[in-house]
Amino acid sequence: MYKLFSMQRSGNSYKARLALAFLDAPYRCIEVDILRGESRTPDFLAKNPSGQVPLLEVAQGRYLAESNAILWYLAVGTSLAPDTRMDRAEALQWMFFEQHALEPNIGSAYFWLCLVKGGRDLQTHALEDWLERGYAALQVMENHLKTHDYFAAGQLTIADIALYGYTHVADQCDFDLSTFPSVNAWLRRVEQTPGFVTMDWTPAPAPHDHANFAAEA
Ligand SMILES: N[C@@H](CCC(=O)N[C@@H](CS)C(=O)NCC(=O)O)C(=O)O
Repeated sequence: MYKLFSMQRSGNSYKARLALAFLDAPYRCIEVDILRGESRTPDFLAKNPSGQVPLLEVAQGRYLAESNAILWYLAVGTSLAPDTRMDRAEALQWMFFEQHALEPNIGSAYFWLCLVKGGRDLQTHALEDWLERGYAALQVMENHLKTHDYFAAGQLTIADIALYGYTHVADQCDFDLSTFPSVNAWLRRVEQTPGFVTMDWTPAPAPHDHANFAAEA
């Protein structure tokens, strides 16, 4: 069974949890509180030198970091991964876009405004840039979604899961989504897909987990 090191309110971690839910794949979820430095302990850094979640243990002692790499690992051979050369490349194109245009802006705004106490005051200088660049990313998505239901392959894929992670919380961190009707319709489409779970959802712990969680995390 996979073991996922994840933080409940991390959009990058949620992307992995959402893919696992769509695939109905059993896994153990280990909460890592990055705000308390739990991803920077020597033990965690030995597993992921970047000190970040999500982190997937795919086999005993074999770890995979980077949310979009995790999505690909999980999706290969399933309907969540496109199977033609061009569709796969387009999914990747949108996943790179997510990491360089969306996540650094909406993800940062979400982290500082919603997760860090006093974060708005600490980041007043950066917020304007995040909003400007985040809106530009949302507009690129809006333009695509005016003529497409999904981002690649004409169906829900890991590209949608990657982009959903932070787009769905944009309205919690100063972004007004009301001028992006196609983005809103796509958000609802993803949410209506069988297997969808919200960011709050956690898998039920396996019976033996309670005793071992603390020691293993
Ligand atoms: N590019 C990485 C980014 C991961 C990332 O930024 N994770 C954050 C939580 S959303 C984290 O663990 N931050 C803790 C830290 O950097 O100390 C991915 O997509 O997985």
